[in-house]
Amino acid sequence: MKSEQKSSADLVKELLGGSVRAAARLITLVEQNDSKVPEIMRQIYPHSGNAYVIGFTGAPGAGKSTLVGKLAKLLDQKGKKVAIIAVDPSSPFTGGALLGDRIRMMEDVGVKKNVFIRSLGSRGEMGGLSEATYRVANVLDAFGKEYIFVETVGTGQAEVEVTKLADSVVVVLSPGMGDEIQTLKAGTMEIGDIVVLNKADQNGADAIASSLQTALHWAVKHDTWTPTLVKTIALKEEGIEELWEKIELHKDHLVNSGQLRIRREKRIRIEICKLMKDKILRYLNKFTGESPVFEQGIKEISIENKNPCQQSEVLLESFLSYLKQGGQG
Ligand SMILES: Nc1nc2c(ncn2[C@@H]2O[C@H](COP(=O)(O)OP(=O)(O)O)[C@@H](O)[C@H]2O)c(=O)[nH]1
Ligand SMILES: [Mg+2]
Repeated sequence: MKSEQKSSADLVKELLGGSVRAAARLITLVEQNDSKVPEIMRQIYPHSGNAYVIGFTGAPGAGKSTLVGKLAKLLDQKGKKVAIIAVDPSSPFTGGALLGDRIRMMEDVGVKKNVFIRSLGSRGEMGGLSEATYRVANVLDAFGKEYIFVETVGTGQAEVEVTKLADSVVVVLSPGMGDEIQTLKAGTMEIGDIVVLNKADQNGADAIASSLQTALHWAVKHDTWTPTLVKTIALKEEGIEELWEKIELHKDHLVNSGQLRIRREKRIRIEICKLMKDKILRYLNKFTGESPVFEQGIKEISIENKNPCQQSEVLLESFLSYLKQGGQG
């Protein structure tokens, strides 16, 4: 039977049984916001909540993909189950994501069988992480992945969005950025739990590292956590083990201080509000499209010159009773 014809229940069953094909298929459905998504999520939720999500953000070319690939390789060697989601800037016309990053990460990781890699288009939604990324992470979580890496290009909104999605945020910088690093520093301190200075093999790396170190020293603490700096040469796999130690320290800190639960509740709050808004909007569209009361209200404004503000209050009351009657009123 073709996977397209399988019910979502079958796909979820196969996902839980470890089928990579089912995972890929479910992620596609979720990314396309298929009509089956609510049903899929309902079946998946009871099996999620175990994965630890790590966001990697920073300017293009800083070495995020290389770093993420090497870290995934390290964790794979340690017997951990890892998945990578690369959120690439995509054209609003094609919705396509850059293929190059994905291929490079696969080559870097070398262990294609164990590390699940998926590229997602950001779909231009506020220029950042799409709603779908949250759900893709849920699918991978239910799939049994212990660590999910999310790579996003550090451009304003995407950076802020990644902090909502990730448990730990790693900001990746490189010496090549020159003066830009000065401007980056301020924002970096606010979002990075761990700051990586990659390309430590390049000129000027040491000077930048010490100025970053000073800046971090004065940085605002994140709930008693002081962001730490790690120097890496991702290309040569140097500093990767140390980066992993720092991530684990941060994870322990979040768990022991109760912050992990608080961060996750924030995430749930955002998701629930979004779902509720979507639902209210659907009902509102239905109401304005089909309710004779609404039509009457419009006519009263246009013909009888009734005050639109007042009228909207009256119509809102009608909408609320329409809702109470299950959208049948
Ligand atoms: N010299 C040097 N180059 C690196 C290092 N890490 C990555 N690169 C190179 O930097 C370029 C950009 O890397 P990439 O991982 O695609 O960056 P991304 O855009 O942040 O994902 C590539 O040519 C990498 O090979 C490093 O530690 N040192
Ligand atoms: Mg990249």
